[in-house]
Amino acid sequence: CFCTANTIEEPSTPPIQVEHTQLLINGQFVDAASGRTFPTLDPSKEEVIAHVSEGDAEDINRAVSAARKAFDEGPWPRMTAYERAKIMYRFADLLEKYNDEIAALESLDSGKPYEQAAKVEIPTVTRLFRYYAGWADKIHGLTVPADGPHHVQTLHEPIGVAGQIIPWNFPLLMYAWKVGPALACGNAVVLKTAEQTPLSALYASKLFHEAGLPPGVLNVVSGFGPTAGAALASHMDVDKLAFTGSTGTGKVVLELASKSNLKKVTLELGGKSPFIVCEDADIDSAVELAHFALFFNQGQCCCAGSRTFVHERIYDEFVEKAKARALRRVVGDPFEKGVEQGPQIDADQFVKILNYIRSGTENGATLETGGERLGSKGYFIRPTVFSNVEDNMLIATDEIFGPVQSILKFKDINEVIRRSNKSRFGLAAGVFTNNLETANTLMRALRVGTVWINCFDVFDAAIPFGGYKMSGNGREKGIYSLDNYLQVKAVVSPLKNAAW
Ligand code: TXE
Repeated sequence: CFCTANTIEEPSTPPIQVEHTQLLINGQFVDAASGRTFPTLDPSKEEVIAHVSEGDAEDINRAVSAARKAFDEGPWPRMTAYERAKIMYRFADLLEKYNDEIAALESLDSGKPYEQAAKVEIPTVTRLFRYYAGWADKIHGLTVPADGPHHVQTLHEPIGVAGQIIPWNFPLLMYAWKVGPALACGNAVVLKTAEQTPLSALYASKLFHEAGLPPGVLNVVSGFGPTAGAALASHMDVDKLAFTGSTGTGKVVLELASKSNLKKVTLELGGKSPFIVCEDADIDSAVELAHFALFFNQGQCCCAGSRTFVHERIYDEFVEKAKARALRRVVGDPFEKGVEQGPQIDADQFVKILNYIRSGTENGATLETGGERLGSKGYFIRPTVFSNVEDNMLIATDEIFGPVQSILKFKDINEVIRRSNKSRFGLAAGVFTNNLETANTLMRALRVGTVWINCFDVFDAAIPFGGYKMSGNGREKGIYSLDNYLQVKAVVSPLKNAAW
């Protein structure tokens, strides 16, 4: 371990066994039709963890047929909602029981700190499935007063087969955000995991079947974007597509959906979220929260507070302290206790981040600390802080998706609103102030899907999440996500006796 702090205690991790590497289609683990596999790597060591079946268009076809049959012939959409909820609750119980095993697998495959996976992420996944299990039997339509002599009602029905494509930064959490509401509403699912992190979804989905999920309701295909992902996005028998990933790939899947069958699409894409530290802020607390907002999960968060705007009166002190905090950040083996930051997910992301860091220096920002690789093995990057960042620099406009904090200076509130909103993204924002007037103004003026005031990354199952502008469309989590997975049918019948 090459930690930036001194003492690291012994880990207490359960032994990790990779049990499931095949595709999960129609309730069975099966090889890819082509017989091909691909390696999934441990980003801390750059070593192969396992060889995983590589699904492509033919496997997507098989998975969609299984989902179609499960949806069209039942039993899932025709079960009582209470029966569906019970299976989801049983699944949540199993997630809780195997929390540490799943967390270990997640950490091994993605490089995130084991403690973060075990104490925060997997419990959040479990909570989310319980939350949506609770919704299953509370979904219903309305009776609608119409002008004519008609009885009018709406039925809220599942859409059918949902295709879901997820990224690698929060593998099982992204699975939960998508699978939870889809199944609660009675849909069948074909999910494609990210090629970097296929393991946890396979493990969890096996537990789901143990909990009583009928075959074909949830199919998991590991594989690559241009093959398996594109086949799912353009499939004629898929009724809805939910995607989380880059804005560029979001455009591709939207086009594939429109060129095939106009399936409904929701997108959760990139961001460049402002974190605004006002002049009245307690600087130490602001530094800590801004640090968390950016560096959490190795900086690999779509909503990362990646433009730290600090009022000019406190700017210099803030920069000094932000630098000191970054220097104290503990980087190393994700399985060691106390480690805050593991490796980046893969070589592509590692190179992309280092290139952005180089551009920051070349464009004249001040590199306060970090800026380079840590160690010689694994995709570790030193926590990096830039000051004197200008709005038009690439590090202030583009999603870096790494441990790189860019600190910008502002003078007044109208200016920071204008600059915050001058972005093609609009996913989230952080506001740090004790002034109610300032907080109220900022929360209304910022054109983003989430505003966290004096907090950040609060991800309750009930809180909707999604983007304005090129950060996507639709909302996930909460009551709002149900809309993504329901059709509304209007039913009209004449009233013979209009008097009643
Ligand atoms: O994303 P991709 P990548 C951002 C972040 C990161 C960048 C690139 O800035 O640096 O995206 O990461 C599948 N048809 N985010 O390359 O390509 C792919 O297999 C269908 C933000 O990993 O968008 C994976 O399952 N699917 C983000 C998923 O899309 C395709 C999280 C995401 O991969 C496809 C991750 C295709 N043609 C990265 N090509 C967030 N919003 O949280 C790829 N995929």
